[in-house]
Amino acid sequence: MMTRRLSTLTAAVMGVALLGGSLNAEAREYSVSTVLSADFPWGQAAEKWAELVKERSDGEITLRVYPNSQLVNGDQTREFSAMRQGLIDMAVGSTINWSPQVPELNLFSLPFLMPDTDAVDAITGGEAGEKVFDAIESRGAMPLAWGENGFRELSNSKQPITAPEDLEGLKIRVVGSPLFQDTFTALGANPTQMSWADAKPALTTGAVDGQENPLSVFDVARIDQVGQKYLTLWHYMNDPLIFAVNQRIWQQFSEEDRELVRQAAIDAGQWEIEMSREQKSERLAAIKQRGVEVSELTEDQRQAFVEATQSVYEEWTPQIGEELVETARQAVETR
Ligand code: X2X
Repeated sequence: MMTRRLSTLTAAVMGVALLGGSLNAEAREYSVSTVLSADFPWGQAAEKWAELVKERSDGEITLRVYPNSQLVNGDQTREFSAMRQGLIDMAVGSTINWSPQVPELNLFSLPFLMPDTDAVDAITGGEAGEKVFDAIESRGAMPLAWGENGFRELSNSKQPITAPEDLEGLKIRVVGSPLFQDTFTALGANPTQMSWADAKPALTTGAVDGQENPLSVFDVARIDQVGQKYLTLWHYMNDPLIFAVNQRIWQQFSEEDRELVRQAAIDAGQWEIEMSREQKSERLAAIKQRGVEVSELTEDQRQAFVEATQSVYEEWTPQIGEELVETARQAVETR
């Protein structure tokens, strides 16, 4: 008797729950992949996007951020493929990590192409940026907006580096994109490709001597605590972030949803770019205060690195596209 009544009650409760579910059929949730968590500007960019979308859709659209490359088991170079296949709905990803599938994105990794933030903005905000977005779309995802991981600086545990010769034989952790292998080989170093998840352990054990990442990453991840005592500000490349969506999901969106999601990505990206650029000098001061020896390069010293890496342009321009590289160069020159 008792059992029977209970089960009727359970059924009634379930019915209400189901009804509740169907009443709420408009609520939709999408996964957003990132490599770095909200401790870093990168993760904050994704969280900002989610916040703006939730607010502007009155809670109808939820973007749930999954940091630390967890949706691709730590293999950040598989993020773009996973998004294209629909295993991931959306991502705020680095041009470096997506370049194995979108060769045009190697543009940003060409050493010393972009001397300052104006150069970055001239490329992303102009014709070259449009071409890059077309390339992403043609390779299977819908790009919406730009963010920024930042200018990547070189650190190591052995000695100050102010000339290519100083890199001779040093084991440097690089991201899983073949262009980096070529850049560091051209500089006489001994590059090893590995994911970010493996990088800190490798620095800790001394399996590698150095790495390259933006100041924000060096600062937040406390790279100084794993023996990286020397930091060279060579600004050899800037690593933009791109907000993108799986194409099937994009097609299912109404025109209104598209506008909302795109504008929220643009606003979140602009917010993050400004914030991370503003934080830069503070971060550098904090890094110096922890005893890291920071080397800045004179124009001549920088030029020596530029010359030593010219072969990377010869090797990679055909893969990126002559026209795209030329458009980007012109944008930098006329900025
Ligand atoms: O792996 C890296 O170095 C990182 C976190 O900067 C990227 O994902 C490109």
